[in-house]
Amino acid sequence: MSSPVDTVHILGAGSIGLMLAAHLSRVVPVTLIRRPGMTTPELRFRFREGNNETIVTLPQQTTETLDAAIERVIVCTKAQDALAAVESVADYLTEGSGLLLMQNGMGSQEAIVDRFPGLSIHAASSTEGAYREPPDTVVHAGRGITRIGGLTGKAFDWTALFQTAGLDAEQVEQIEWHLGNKLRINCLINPLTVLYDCRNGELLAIPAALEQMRRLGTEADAVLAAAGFTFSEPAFDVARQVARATANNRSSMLQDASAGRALELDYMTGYLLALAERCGVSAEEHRAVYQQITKQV
Ligand code: NAD
Ligand code: KPL
Repeated sequence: MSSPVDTVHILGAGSIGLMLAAHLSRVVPVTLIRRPGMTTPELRFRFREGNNETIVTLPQQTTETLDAAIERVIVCTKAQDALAAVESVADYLTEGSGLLLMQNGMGSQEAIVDRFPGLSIHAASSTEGAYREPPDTVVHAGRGITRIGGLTGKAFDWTALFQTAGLDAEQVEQIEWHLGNKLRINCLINPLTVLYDCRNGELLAIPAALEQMRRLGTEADAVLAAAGFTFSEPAFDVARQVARATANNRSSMLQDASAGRALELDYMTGYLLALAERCGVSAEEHRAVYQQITKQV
């Protein structure tokens, strides 16, 4: 296990990366790793949580300026950028390096484990909420819990680090189960919010959307059961509870679609479709949603 004074690197200085950096930098040294081309040695941003606003200043480096092995790194890019981002720092990772993957969806974690089997890799499933407000503010919008579990390699106590920084975190045995549970929720809510251009809670009041969510749920239950996942409640019930609890949210996919950014669709619906194919289970409703969204955005 690392000593508490080891620097934590944050790869991907977006919403979740800077939110974590703001909290963790209160208890450990934190360095941001940015894309090549960034020139300033420090990043200064406003960090807001409720009525409390602070100015955070953190050192930042790129693959052009890194000069020592990376001990601990939290990967905070979108799922589609995660493997390339880790590959970009591969020269600075050693057998002792610990990675924590914060990506939503599934598939990006497997790709990184396959490519770097010798590292210590953990994954997280987080219900924290963070967003950026131009020009320079990061908002910790909603407190949640981050569940963390090992995928490969030696144990790293990421949970204790999060807790020391005042974040709610839990060590779990089967992080794959938690990722699968979040996957089914994301597959039932996120694409529909794009197709119906609505907030999460509004899906419950649109009869056609709710009926589609029910069909997506039935398919997701069949696919995930065939893939070996066991859940006590059907996906439709869980997704409705989450849509109710996050009624005022614009889902991350709707936010990305509205801003013209790449979607994490391949790591949500796309992953479920790949699983369906592998298990020989039909998922026509998810396929139709996937095709509609890729045509639309
Ligand atoms: P974001 O787009 O705000 O941030 C991603 C950052 O990664 C961007 O700044 C981008 O420039 C950077 N990046 C991409 N490739 C890079 C590379 N090669 N090197 C360095 N930086 C690179 O995204 P986000 O909202 O912070 O989400 C990140 C991940 O966390 C997603 O998978 C998301 O689903 C998950 N997540 C987000 C939240 C949230 O509240 N924002 C909550 C839970 C999980
Ligand atoms: O994870 C989410 C997302 O937007 O990506 C949900 C749970 C749907 C909350 O908005």
